[in-house]
Amino acid sequence: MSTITIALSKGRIFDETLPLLEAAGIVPAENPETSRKLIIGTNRDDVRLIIVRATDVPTYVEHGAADLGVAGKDVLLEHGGNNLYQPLDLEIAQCRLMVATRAGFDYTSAVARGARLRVATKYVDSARKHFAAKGVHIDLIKLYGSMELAPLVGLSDVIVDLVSTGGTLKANNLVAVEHILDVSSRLVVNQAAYKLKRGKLAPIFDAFKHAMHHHD
Ligand code: PRT
Ligand code: MG
Repeated sequence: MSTITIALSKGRIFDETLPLLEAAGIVPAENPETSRKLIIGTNRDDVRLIIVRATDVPTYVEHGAADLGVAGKDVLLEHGGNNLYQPLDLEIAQCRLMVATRAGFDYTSAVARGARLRVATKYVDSARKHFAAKGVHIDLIKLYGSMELAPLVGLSDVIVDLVSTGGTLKANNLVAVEHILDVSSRLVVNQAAYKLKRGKLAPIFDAFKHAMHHHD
């Protein structure tokens, strides 16, 4: 019997994938928020979940340690998404990748006069591409979290970060000044598994598609 391993991250991706899994008849045996287990069984003997960091999902799937996973477009762009099938935009965990600054910083003028910008972000590839396309010269400062702090303590002029409600920016007296791209989470599938486990995977993909809010 071939087993299906699904890589998910805790938090919003797990929460928003849960109804899709249920539609496919897959119910996790434990809640990863309260369990310390990294391998979680399901009601199906042939399906298990592994709990990994959001940024590690593409890596597990690419190497075949998981057959499928759910990852944000932000994560896939930074990872490169090489060797991964991306059959479905699940339209979950939606947000926007944006440029933000301190409320007092005149971004438009800084760009207009060709100033060199210090950009703090976890999304270095996406940021580099965005500013290169605008012809803006930047110094990139790689961070792993709490980007919102950087402009407040003078580490950077701007940040590139995800925004959903805008509450975090507002709470830190920051403003979004530019939209880079819309982000949602995608189903990613290992290429070999896609072919070899097609019989088991196809019904899961179909169930996901039908459970989405709107589908073709
Ligand atoms: O949190 P952790 O460091 O463990 O890992 P992670 O941030 O990589 O994972 P997680 O679960 O927070 O995010 C997983 C995926 O959810 C991301 O890759 C995105 O595709 C998606 N997503 C959707 C978001 C958000 N919305 C979001 N709002 N990821 C992060 N945020 C953060 C954002 O970085 C900012 O700090 O939430 C804050 C802003 O939220 P608002 O609502 O205040 O605007
Ligand atoms: Mg997070």
